Amino acid sequence: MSQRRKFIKKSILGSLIALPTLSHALPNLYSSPRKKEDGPLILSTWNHGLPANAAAIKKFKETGSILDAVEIGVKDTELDLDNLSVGLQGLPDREGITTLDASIMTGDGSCGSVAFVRQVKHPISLARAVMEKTPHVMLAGEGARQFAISQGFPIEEEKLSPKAQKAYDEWKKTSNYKPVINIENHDTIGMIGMDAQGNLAGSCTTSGLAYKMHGRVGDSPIIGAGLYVDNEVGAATATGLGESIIRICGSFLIVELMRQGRTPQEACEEAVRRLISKNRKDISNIQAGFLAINKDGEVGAFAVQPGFNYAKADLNKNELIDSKSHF
Ligand code: SD4
Repeated sequence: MSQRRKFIKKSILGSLIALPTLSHALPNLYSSPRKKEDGPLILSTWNHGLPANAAAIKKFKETGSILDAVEIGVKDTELDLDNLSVGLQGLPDREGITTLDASIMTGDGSCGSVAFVRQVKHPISLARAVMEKTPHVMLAGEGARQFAISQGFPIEEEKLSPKAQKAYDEWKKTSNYKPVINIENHDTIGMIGMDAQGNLAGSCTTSGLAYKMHGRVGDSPIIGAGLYVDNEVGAATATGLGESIIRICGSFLIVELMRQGRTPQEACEEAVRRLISKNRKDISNIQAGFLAINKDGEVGAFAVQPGFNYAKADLNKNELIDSKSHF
């Protein structure tokens, strides 16, 4: 046997012997310690996450699909007439037109999103149709609306909800063009969920910033900014001033930090630090919050300003939890 072949044989043998020891040191990427009887775990941003989680868990019990769960969960919020920042009842842009952004993703890398879409009541379902029925990831504006029509989505009359109309009329008195960010009570819903086998999925849907420029798109439909899901690692979602989140690819950053060994909490905190460092000029006016889960079912949340909370549900419990914040 040549010296080279001997060497190769030795190395292969060596690595085979070393493998069992090494595998202890490596994170177990493909299996979750959660057990079947633990059922699904669902997390959603803000207090509207409580009813959304309940709808998601109900759907999961019916179909056993974590993707169905995160779609149906946020559809609940898209219909909530009291919510002024998700769905067609959300506050409009400067021209008085409500435009919606949404994204959905599963842990195998499948994803779909719609941006700047009008007259579609459930942009999250449209995002899922983009994912499942087109070769694309993202459709925007009129193209997204036309796709909705072709898929049989009902097209709603373009009319502000009474609450949104009242707020818009009030805003027009000053027409303050600076994006208005409601630090205590953002309403975008981001939902991330995991089934007992460790399959992950996430969804994110919003009408975006109130009184934004016509055509503005936030982080929510941008894969990696408002949402990112990877079955090998975990999932993350974001809420808050989209521009600040896009600048740091917030959700992707968190998932990558977890891949490198950070806990979800550490990863969310690091993302907030990064966000602050890239948005120094306006930081006192910026709220952004992150929510993350890893394959072990560990959860993390962190925000720039106080006031962010999230809902966490499994088969037995659905609770609202206050997030810590940098300031
Ligand atoms: C956006 N992230 O469009 C959204 C807004 C938001 O709670 O989160 N509102 O920038």
